[in-house]
Amino acid sequence: MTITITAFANSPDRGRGLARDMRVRWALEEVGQPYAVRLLSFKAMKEPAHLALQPFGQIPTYEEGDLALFESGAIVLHVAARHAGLLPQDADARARAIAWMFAAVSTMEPPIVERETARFLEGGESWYEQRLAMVDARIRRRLSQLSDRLGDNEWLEGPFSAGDLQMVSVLLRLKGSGLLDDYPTLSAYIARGEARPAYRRAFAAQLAVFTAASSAAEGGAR
Ligand code: GTB
Repeated sequence: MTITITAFANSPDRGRGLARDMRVRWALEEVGQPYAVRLLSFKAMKEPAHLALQPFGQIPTYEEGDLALFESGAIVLHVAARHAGLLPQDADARARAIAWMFAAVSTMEPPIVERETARFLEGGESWYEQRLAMVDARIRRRLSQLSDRLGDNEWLEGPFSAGDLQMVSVLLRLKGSGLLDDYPTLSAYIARGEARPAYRRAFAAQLAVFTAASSAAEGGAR
């Protein structure tokens, strides 16, 4: 059955692989499942056809036969549960890998998103620098704890798992912030994730969408 996901027709991240379709693409590449992509404009994302799939009018979604899913974490978990390669066979190890998936999005990601929101929406406020320092302190605390736990291990729970896929995806949002500079263990962990052939294929695929959209826009402007 064909798998179809949705992604931005023109991603605001300019092809940096930070939109959440990247996590789904990466998971599908890891397990060797081909997929089609339906590209959506911001307008189309708020129309009834898409809202029926994603009640919040966001990407990504996932369709396979009669199954329609939203929430990138739920989609990655579904892919990992259905196909070998992203979760350990042993039930306890599997549960621990899933715990890391949740830790990525519910413990690590919230202050990182808060930082991005502050930069976009509050950058001009007189108290912005103080707020940024507070948010950065919260992020550093989490980075430090994660770095301590990872230690010399290659991945968080045995072999590479969906937990690492989610965690690396979340940490990548900090690239360019300078916050990772003090955590060489985590920088090396992220680099291992980015070096995976499946990651590279997924990254190239989403970048190709952005490149094509940019060329079309340039062509139209001529
Ligand atoms: N919890 C949901 C999930 O994980 O699936 C969150 C989905 C979500 O936030 N989708 C965003 C979206 O559709 C795109 S990924 N936004 C449009 C809208 O809400 O109208 C978030 C994102 C957007 C842009 C960047 N960027 O430019 O760097 C990074 C991440």
